[in-house]
Amino acid sequence: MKRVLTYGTFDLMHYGHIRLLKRAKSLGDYLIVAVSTDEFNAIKGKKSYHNYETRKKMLEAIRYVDLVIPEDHWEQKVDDVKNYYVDTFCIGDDWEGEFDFLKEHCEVNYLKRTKGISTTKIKKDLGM
Ligand code: C2G
Repeated sequence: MKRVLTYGTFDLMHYGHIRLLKRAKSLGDYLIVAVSTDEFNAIKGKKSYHNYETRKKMLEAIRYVDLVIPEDHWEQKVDDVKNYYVDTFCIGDDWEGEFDFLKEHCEVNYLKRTKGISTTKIKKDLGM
C-alpha cells in the first residue's frame, strides 16, 4: 500500500486541480491531501472563495482522494510524512525544489502544472 501526500488550497476546484490529484493518486494506492485552513491561507497570502470546510468536502468527493487533513503551518510536512507513513510526496512544479528537504523521508515528485487554468484566472475572467 503505497501512500501519497500532497498539499494545497484547492479553491474553486478546477481541472488543473483534478489532473494533479489524478496523477498524484497514480503514484501510489492511497492519496492524502492536506488542504490549507483559512488561517494558513492568510499566512500564504491567499483569500479563498470557499472556506476550509467546503474545500475539504469537495476534495473528499473526488474519487482519487482517500483522506483529507488540515494544513495549518509550513513546518508540518516532515511530521505528516512520518505520522501518515507516506512513501511519496508530490506537488505542482510551481514549487520545484521547495520541498527537497523531504527527500530524506520519502520520494519527492514535482508534477507539471496544467497550463491555462488557475483560481486567479477564473476570478479575473469572472470579474471578481
Ligand atoms: N495546480 C496544477 N495546475 C494548475 C493549478 C494548480 O497542477 N493549473 C496544482 C498546484 O501546483 C498544487 C495544487 O494544484 O500542487 C493545488 O494548487 P493550489 O491550491 O494553488 O495550492 P498552493 O496554494 O500552491 O498550496 O504547502 C504547500 C501549499 O499549501 C501549496
